[in-house]
Amino acid sequence: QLTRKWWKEAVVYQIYPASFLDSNGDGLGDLPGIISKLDYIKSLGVTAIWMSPIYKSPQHDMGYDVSDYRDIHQPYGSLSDVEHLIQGCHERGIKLLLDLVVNHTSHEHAWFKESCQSRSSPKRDWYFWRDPKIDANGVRRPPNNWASIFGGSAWTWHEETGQYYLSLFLPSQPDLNWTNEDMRKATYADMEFWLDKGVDGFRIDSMNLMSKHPDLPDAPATNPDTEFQSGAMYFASGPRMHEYIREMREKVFDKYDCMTVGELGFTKDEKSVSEYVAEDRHELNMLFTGDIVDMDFGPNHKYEHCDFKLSTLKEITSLWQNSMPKFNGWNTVYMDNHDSGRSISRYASDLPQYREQAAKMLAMYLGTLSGTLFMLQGQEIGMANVPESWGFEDYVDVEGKNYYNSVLEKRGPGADMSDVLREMRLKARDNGRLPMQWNADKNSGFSTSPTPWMRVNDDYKQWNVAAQEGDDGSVLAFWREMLALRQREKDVFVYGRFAMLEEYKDSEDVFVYTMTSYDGKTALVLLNFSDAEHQVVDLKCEGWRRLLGGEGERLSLDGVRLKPYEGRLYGNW
Ligand code: TEU
Repeated sequence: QLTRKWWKEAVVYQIYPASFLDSNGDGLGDLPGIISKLDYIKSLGVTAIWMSPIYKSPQHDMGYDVSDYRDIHQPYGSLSDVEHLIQGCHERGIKLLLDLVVNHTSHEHAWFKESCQSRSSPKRDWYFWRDPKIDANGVRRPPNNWASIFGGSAWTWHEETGQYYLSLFLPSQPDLNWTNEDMRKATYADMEFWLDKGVDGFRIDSMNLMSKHPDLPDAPATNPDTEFQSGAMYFASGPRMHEYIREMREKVFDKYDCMTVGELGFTKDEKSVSEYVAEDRHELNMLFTGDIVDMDFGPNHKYEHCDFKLSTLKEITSLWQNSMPKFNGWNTVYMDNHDSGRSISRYASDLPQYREQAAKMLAMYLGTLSGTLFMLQGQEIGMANVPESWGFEDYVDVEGKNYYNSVLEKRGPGADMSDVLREMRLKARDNGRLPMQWNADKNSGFSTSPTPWMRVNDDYKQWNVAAQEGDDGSVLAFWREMLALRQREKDVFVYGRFAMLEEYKDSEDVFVYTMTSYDGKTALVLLNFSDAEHQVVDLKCEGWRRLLGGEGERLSLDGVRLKPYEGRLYGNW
């Protein structure tokens, strides 16, 4: 049974505000810059925008450290700019989603400042405060051995009140204590503030970290190289997680026609995922399961080397494509966001001879699957990772820099760090945050400032929007065609049933699957993830019509010869 919803059919374009378009030449993207590009965004076939945080913030983690949920980071613009943005989106039939960062606040948020005042502060319990441990030598130690996701201990000592507070990310991002009901109410009021302004929903940051094991127990020492250990089994998807989401839904979301997408870290199994999104549980509309972006993360750390294998992508794709209909849930389709490298550079190829083909092939993968489609700014023109020539000084993101420095500290000054830089070139968050490449002008047309906040990718003269506009063979034109086809044939793609072709199941080079609508329309998707040509035979689809990619009108008995990184799409109707 198909329940059609606008949020299921949405194509969501993620904007990273700092890097989209700088309208006033201060080197940082801004809200007026976004407003000036709404017609461009609309022209892609996008129906919604998710904007990374724009709230007031000291920017220790690019706005994922909010100091006032009802105010705007001044260099981005003002509240009235957001109102204009909402209006501009709605006039064009585009929905606007904000990033809801409520697992933690900034240390500069008024709540935290009050919480710091004394142990008896009325807001003390809004965060996690704990007494130190004293070891055998009488030395003060953190309350448990958890590592921060950004390195070091997850606990920060507060001299004035003689306790530690918990921060799973930076020390300037103290975790909110969701067991405190007053804190939850205050957060719900902030959510309503935005929904009342007309915002259409939220991407919920670090969603499943909001409920932690009540005892905050020590994590098992699985990594012998570090003193601090991943406590994810105790801080992710804790015992009250579903209660909080249901409460949020009852008290806030159900009053609006809004969309919710939760960021799900660390939790990957089918049953746990289903509990968030099965329709009859009335929790979230959909999730970003992290498995798609973690495919090439190392066993102990993101920046350890791990080769990407197409079979992993196939497993993850099949798992969610097949399981969502089983429990009447819904999921996202995505590969890129602001937290990692670009999919083209990690899972396909950004070498000059393959790049255009690879960008189109990945667009076909995303554009044909069932779920709500999310794309990252610049993906529509095949933007890629930074080049290997970038040095450590060119990277600006705190996560990668912290990692690099921690390794350097272990190895000692002057050590060879080329292996770490190679991994950063693949996976550093900077890659997903590169300034948008609009044209071949200075700073890719992103900013007129002599010193933009972040270095522009070296390839912008060839790879930019202006160069692709008006070129029917461009990556940009391909995305537009793909999205138009997806909208026209929603029952095949958005709501269709996925089936992988058994014959090619174990191939590490080609991915072949079909999508079928409830009324029998079937599309055949052929994707070559390798730099070799592949003849795909025995398709039993003779005479099917070409929908997108490749040449030749109909499928012949000989099957299809795929060029390196080529994607082809055929239909039986
Ligand atoms: O990310 C949550 C998260 O777990 C990430 O740290 C992720 O594991 C990592 O970036 C992979 O490299 C969210 C935001 O998307 C991220 O930008 C923020 O830094 C983080 O929360 C803290 O708010």
